[in-house]
Amino acid sequence: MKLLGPDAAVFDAWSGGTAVNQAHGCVRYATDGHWLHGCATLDEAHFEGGLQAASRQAYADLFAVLAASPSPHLLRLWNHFADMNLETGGIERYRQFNAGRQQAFTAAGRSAFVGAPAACALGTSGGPLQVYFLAGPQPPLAIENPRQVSAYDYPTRYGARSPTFSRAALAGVGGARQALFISGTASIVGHETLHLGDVRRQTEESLANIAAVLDVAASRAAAPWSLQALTCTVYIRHATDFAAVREVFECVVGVHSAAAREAVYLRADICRADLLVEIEAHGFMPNRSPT
Ligand code: 3EB
Repeated sequence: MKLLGPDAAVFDAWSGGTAVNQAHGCVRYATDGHWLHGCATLDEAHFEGGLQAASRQAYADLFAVLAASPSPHLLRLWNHFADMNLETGGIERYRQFNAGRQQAFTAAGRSAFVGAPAACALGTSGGPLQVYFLAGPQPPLAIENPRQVSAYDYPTRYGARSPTFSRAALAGVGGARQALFISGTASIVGHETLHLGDVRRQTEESLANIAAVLDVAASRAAAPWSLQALTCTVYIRHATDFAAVREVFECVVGVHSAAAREAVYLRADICRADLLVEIEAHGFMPNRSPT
């Protein structure tokens, strides 16, 4: 994905850092015995059965790695593949991906519904299917958004098999600290896309959804999660919308906030053709015990 901003150097933790030192099937991964992160990579060109079958296999390999490890619980997934909104054989490729992903969860005996990990799904401008993942020894607390129908309960008009993800995952990270991973969040209220063609209002609505998820997280953790302290990645369908999206984003989070300073903006396709922007976020907080 093309980096739209910031102008300063951005560190890519996946490709720029930690040695990935183990492999199984199409998965390459690294673990310290507590956290496990890696990536399942499948090139559809070398794979029979198209994107649905490739997605199912990528997840099957990933689940096999987790099942054999002391860190079997998925916290967060980042799904990337090309031509996301293209229809082949009468079915949009994002929907083909959803079918394969959901089948793999069920085949592995994992819930494809309540308790699913946090995730995002973005369209790249080329390259293979890549499923990056982060897993740990304890299951995270899955969080839903009261403003949105859970994605795993979307009606079938968005595809025969619904997407498999929760709106956020709250996980203890040791030292009385918690991490919150907020899934890709878009201008969807209920199950419907709002503000067709209006990238500014879609950005505002996405941030209103993130604020709603933060409210739920705060009530579960008794910790003061704030939008201003989150690190966000902002995915923009049209590079020409970058300035408008950044202006709205910085206005809402505060121009001088950590969130404004740390946000990364990338060009990507979004999983519904009518969505122009999607925002994901994560942050760390002290884990105050619930009152
Ligand atoms: C949505 O809310 C927007 O398929 O893993 C956001 C986060 C979206 C994750 C996924 C899709 C996914 O439905 C799209």
